[in-house]
This record gives sequence, C-alpha cells and structure tokens, in this order.
Amino acid sequence: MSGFKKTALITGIAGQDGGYLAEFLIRRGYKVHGLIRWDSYVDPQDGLKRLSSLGLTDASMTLHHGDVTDAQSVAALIKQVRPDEIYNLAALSQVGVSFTTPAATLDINTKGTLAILDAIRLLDMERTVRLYQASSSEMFGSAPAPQDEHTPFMPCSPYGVAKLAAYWLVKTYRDAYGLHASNGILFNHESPARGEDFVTRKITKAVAGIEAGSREVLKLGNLDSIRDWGHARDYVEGMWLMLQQDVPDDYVLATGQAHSVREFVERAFEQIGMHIVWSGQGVEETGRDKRTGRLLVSVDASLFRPKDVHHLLGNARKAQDRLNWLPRYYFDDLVADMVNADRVLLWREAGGDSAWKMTG
Ligand code: GDR
Repeated sequence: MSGFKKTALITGIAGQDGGYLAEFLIRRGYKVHGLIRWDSYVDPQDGLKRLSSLGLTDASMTLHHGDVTDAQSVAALIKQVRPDEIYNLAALSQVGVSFTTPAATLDINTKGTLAILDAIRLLDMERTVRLYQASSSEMFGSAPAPQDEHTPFMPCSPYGVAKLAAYWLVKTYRDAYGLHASNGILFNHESPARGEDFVTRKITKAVAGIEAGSREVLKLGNLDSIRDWGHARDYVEGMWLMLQQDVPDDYVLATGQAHSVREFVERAFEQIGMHIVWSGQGVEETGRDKRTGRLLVSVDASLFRPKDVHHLLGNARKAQDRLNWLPRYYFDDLVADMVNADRVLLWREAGGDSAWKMTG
C-alpha cells in the first residue's frame, strides 16, 4: 500500500492552474504526477517558479518530461502512472498568440486532448480513470452574455476553435465509449501566479512598478473588453469536484460578475491611492492621475487582436446546484490580492524584508 488516497496526473502542471491544483490535491492526500514540457527544464528556476512559490518541490510530486502533442509518450506516461484522475491543463493559453500560431494552437489544444482520450482507450482504462478537460469561456466568443452550458458556441479566435474541437472530442468519447470525462468551461481566472502576458497581471505588475518608481506608463490594447474574472484558487476546486461526481458532465465556472479592462485598471490603481481620469478615444485614449495629471495609461494599437471577444459573463448556476461550488473571491478581492502580491514581490526583489507596509 502506498499510503496515498488516489493518484492524479496533471498536464500543464507548471502553469498557474497546475500549481494551485497540485497544491490542492496534495493537501487531500493524492499522489501527484505532472507532465512538464522540455522548455520548463531549460531554466528550471524560471520554468518551475510557480510550483516552487507554492512550496511544491520534486519531493512533493513526481514530474515527467513530455509533450501532449507526442501521442506515444502520452500513452506511455499514462501506462506508467496509472492515474485515477487526469487533469488536462496543458495548452497554448494566450488567445492573442493563437492568431500568429494557429496550427500549433490546434496541435497542442486539440490533438493533445485527443492523444489523452485515445491513450485511455488504448490502455483499456475507460472504466478506471476520470478525465477533466480544461475547456474555456473563449469558446462562447461572440455569443450574447450571459453564457451558460446551453449557450451556442461562437468562437472568435484559433484558440477558441481549438478548445471547442477538444470539448466536442471529450463529449464524443464520453458518449461513444463511456469515459468518465468532464469539460470545465472556465471563465477567466487569475491570481498572483498569472503569467505577465495576460491583461490582469500585466496591469497589477505595472501598478506596483509605478508606485515603486520603476515604471512609467502602462500600455494596453482593448480597454472596452468585458470579462468575468475569478480567482484560480476557487476554480481548481471546481475542477476536482467535477471528477468526484458519479456521472461525468460539463460545467461552467464563473463569478457571475463582469467588468471591463478599464475598470480593472481603475481598481488596481485605487489600491495604491491613485484615481484614473480617462480622456480621448480609441488609440488616442489616455488615463491620468486625477491629482497630479501624470500620464499613467496609454493605448497601443499593436496590442489589439484581429478579432476580440467583447463580453463574457458566466452563469455558474449548474455548478452551484450540483457541485455545491461557489467562488470565495470576487472582483475587488481579486484585484487587491494581485496588486498587493506584486507590491510584495517588487519589494523583495529590491532586497526589502517581508514587513512591507501597504499604503493603499
Ligand atoms: P483572455 O485573457 O484572452 O480573455 O483569455 P487576456 O487576459 O489575455 O485578455 C483579456 C482581454 O483583455 C484585452 N487586453 C489585453 N490582453 C492582453 N493579454 N494584453 C494587453 O495588453 C491587453 N490590453 C487589452 C484582450 O484583448 C482581451 O479582450 C484568458 C486565457 O487564460 C485563456 O487561456 C482562457 O481560456 C480564457 O481567459 C478564459
């Protein structure tokens, strides 16, 4: 007997959700295995920084080199680990980038999912393993808000199309072969561990830098975009809950509150005691400090996407009713958590101690 309650395999374990999920599962007595792409090992300090910041080391879980686009190695890994639960979080997750690398996006986000589904069948594990697929609100695309499990999908990006194909593969294999496979249709979920190429972290890092005097102006693209932003910590719990159900199904996870990028900027600057006043329109729009008139935010045309999703607002009623899932963090707590974490990070990088005094 190993002493572990269950074994989980997480693809994409080095990402934001992978780290929080690994932490969550280890606390629940799971033996956790993670699939790590080769480039996370080129500079392990950087590639595995999210895991180490959560106190997760090689001793607390087992990491395997591999790639979801290599179907044979995926099957070999599943055969070796024999997991009870697989969480497929590996993805090219930057929607903007998917416009410049659409084929790679489909390879990773669609064929990678197919590799896992086929491996489960090949190994005759349909009845012994449960699969969570990281589906996305981006699949709704231009479908009118609010969106739930019955909303027709209208994806607007190669990323959304690739995730939607993977979603349908999961449903098809579930229906055709009886797999316990569930799609979590997750709306945007953020945290201090979010990559700096996503808008929320880009904003909070810039705000902390402006406060510390190491940054001048924050340049952004589409300020009018509206998103339903939750906290990744809440969402990984929802992933786990989906796999604890007797019957597999698809669930939306969202906060049910939506805010624009512009509002995120305002709230983030409020954390450091600055109030933004907007003027101008389109690429000429600027945000200035109300008190001093200092330029803090400008718009950069190169940061706009060829096509953007305008309004995402999720209805997570089904997850509330059937999984008893409710978020703990809403917009204000999320922004505060992220700005404060970036202030502490900057302070530490500058050699300060942890007794950082918040001024906002
Ligand atoms: P999104 O997240 O595309 O919703 O996908 P992102 O934070 O990248 O963009 C949100 C909105 O902000 C606008 N925006 C900018 N975005 C970025 N990245 N950088 C900018 O400078 C900027 N300025 C404005 C964007 O145009 C967009 O409208 C995220 C990812 O995590 C996906 O993998 C996941 O599936 C979905 O959330 C749910």
